[in-house]
Amino acid sequence: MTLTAPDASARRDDQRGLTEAEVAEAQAAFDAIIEADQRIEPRDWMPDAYRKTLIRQISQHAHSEIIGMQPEGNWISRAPSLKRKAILMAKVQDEAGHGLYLYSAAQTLGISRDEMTEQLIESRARYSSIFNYPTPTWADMGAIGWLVDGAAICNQVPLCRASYGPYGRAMVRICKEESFHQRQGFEILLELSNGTEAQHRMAQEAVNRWYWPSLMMFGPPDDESPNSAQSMAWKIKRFTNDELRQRFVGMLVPQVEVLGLTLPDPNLRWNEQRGEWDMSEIDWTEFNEVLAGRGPANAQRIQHRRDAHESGAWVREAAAAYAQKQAARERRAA
Ligand code: FAQ
Repeated sequence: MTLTAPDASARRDDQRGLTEAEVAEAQAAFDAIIEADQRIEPRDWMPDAYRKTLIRQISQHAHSEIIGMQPEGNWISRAPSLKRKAILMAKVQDEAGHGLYLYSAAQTLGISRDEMTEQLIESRARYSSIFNYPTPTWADMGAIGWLVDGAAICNQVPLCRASYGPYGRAMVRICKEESFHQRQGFEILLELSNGTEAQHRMAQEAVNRWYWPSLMMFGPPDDESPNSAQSMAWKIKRFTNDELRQRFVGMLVPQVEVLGLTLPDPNLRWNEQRGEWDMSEIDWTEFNEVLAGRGPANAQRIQHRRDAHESGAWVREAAAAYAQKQAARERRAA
């Protein structure tokens, strides 16, 4: 059974107005769609917890893209050539686009863009831990592209098959762009690594800075991930945090050799018996500190976002005033 409703608030009322038997029928239809690996669409009935989980994950993801523009935006004016500047500018614009697709996908679940923005600037919403680290050198642009976009691809390719239609479809385009981003980062590092001794050192230091935080992007270990089991049962997530982290490390190992650099983990080696990578313990204390808002750049990132929101107020006001004028003109004409 599919219940249709014109907007999200009506959908919620519909849901509340259902009899127990109708809810059971709607739940069975929802379960069958998930079981058959088909897609839930905005008009379909869905359990409240599924809706909430999606709003949480998609809005956090959107915020990450928007905050994620800052560490690289910081380098646009200082990129070493016009070509590098143009490439970096295009990349940062892509991240803005990703944020917009994702905010739109979240809006189909009944939350407004304004609510999500408020949650972010009032520090009530999360965004990826990775964007709370500074970018002191040009090589950090390479490390972000290679490691951060690389981790994003590993995590997001499976999300193209997420059970919620608007999220999965948004991810398809995002992943295509992320794979270009990763290659541009790899190429920056390759050039630096093959450059002067100082450039090589700068590339290695940037990899050393970003490696561990990029592993943290996949989230806490599976036995401390409260959301994974349910999100996998709903086929929002297709792999656990640790499975994706392992896959990511496996992707990096041959690539770092081509780069002529090393990964900063002396204990990293393939364990034939267990069929996975052995590695040093991730510093989960650091991860939790960053999540609690005490990372190296948390305060700066949020302040910057707040300032941008405030200085953009006149644009929102002008757009609203223009829309009102248009509506009044249309009413008069009618
Ligand atoms: N940072 O139970 P789990 C990008 C939170 S986009 C901050 O395992 P879940 C593109 C988690 O939200 C990067 N918080 O949670 C780009 C949960 O919080 P809550 C963003 C984290 O959802 C590149 C709690 O910990 N990507 O990079 C992190 O099942 C370059 C418990 O964790 C996405 O958002 C973290 N690293 O799994 C842009 C991908 N990890 O609300 C610019 C979509 C966990 O329960 C430049 N999201 N938490 O208190 C996901 O795949 C999932 O949400 C996970 C977390 C895997 C991030």
